[in-house]
Amino acid sequence: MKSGSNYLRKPKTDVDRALKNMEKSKRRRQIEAERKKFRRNQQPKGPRRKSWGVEDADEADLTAFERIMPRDEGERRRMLEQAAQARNGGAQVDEQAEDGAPSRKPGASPNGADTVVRAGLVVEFGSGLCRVDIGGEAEGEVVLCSLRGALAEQESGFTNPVAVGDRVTVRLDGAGGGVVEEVLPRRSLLARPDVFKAHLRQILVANADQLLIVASWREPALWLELIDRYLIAAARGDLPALLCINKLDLATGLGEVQETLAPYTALGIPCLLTSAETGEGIAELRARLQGRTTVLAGLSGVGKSSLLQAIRPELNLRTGAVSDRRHEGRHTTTQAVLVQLGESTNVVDTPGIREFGLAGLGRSELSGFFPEIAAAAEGCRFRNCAHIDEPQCAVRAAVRRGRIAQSRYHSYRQIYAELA
Ligand SMILES: Nc1nc2c(ncn2[C@@H]2O[C@H](COP(=O)(O)OP(=O)(O)OP(=O)(O)O)[C@@H](O)[C@H]2O)c(=O)[nH]1
Ligand SMILES: [Mg+2]
Ligand SMILES: [Zn+2]
Repeated sequence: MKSGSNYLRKPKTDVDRALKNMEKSKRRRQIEAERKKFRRNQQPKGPRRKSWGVEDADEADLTAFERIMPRDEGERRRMLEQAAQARNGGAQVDEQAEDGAPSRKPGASPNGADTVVRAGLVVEFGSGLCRVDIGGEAEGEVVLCSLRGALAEQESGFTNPVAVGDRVTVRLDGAGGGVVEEVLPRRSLLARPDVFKAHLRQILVANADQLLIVASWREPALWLELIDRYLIAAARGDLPALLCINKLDLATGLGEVQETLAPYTALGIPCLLTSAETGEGIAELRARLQGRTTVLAGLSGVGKSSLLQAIRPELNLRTGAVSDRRHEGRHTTTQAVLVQLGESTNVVDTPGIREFGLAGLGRSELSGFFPEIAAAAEGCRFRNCAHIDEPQCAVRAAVRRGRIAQSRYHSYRQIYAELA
């Protein structure tokens, strides 16, 4: 697991160092100002809702989609455990609550009345409120919850204290609502720099096991560079990635699709070919999702929601036709939503992201995310060859000979150009 500090480059000269210190104190002032603003806005509005849908896409140009365990996550876990032990007299999480069964805790609430604490799974988050599934698979009872004040105020480095996919404990209020008391330690974290507060990160999904990159063959046209960017983000977050090419019904033949995907199959990346329209490939997709928590990501309109709909027709997800450029009148996904397909099978449907920056990645690290380029680079004349215009570059020779796909090399160059 990489920590955020790995991405900071070391200062090289006194000027660099001075600039860095200036930046640091400026950042500290910014953070302090943000904290004050955050506290002021806390009551009664709660944290600002974070949607990362199409509306945000243009502002998200410079953001990265990456999973990094925050530096203070270890500390947070220890504090959580201690707090839980203090409350439960030794047990970290109430055994009954783990099962989803109610547990009585006389005197646990401030007014001394009996309260019911349940374990649950966050299926939606927004506006400082979340929906928590506190039932088993069969019941699926979803409760609208606010967050315990201390949770929202906690300095975690994230804009959202709770995210879709989080396991939480909820104190029910007896009137159909509840309060999220604690967020249980996260197994994994998919986050990206916050669009508006550069020093904070936004957690997209907690506890995910894999990233399903969904693209469509046509409408919108297959965009390989975006796939390559998602693959890098997945690798940086130690998240296994799968490719799913949807709208296969719009392809004239399977051959052209397979040819396009050859560079990925060669790298051992599973490539699923589907059509939500005809049902082709849906059974295999279902099998790939089985027993895991999968995040679906891809351009708007590629059919993420439609695919989930095809897997479970009763879901009733929002899907929309690709229409005008301004996206008016479209019924697309606007917020990450966790859908439980089975006991341990969860899928997180996310809104389409148009742009995908890779902030923090160093130029020299880039080829490491293109295994075929890294392999060919062994033969370059210069050890530090960037494979752009150096003489006797084995990578460019491999591209010329067709051993490295043009499209992959093109992505490499495009991303290289935007990295510092
Ligand atoms: N021909 C064809 N159309 C499809 C297929 N899958 C989805 N569509 C259509 O594509 C459009 C967009 O589908 P959505 O499922 O809303 O796409 P999405 O990826 O969820 O989009 P966002 O929520 O905006 O990110 C809808 O009109 C679907 O009917 C497919 O396999 N073939
Ligand atoms: Mg959708
Ligand atoms: Zn080279």
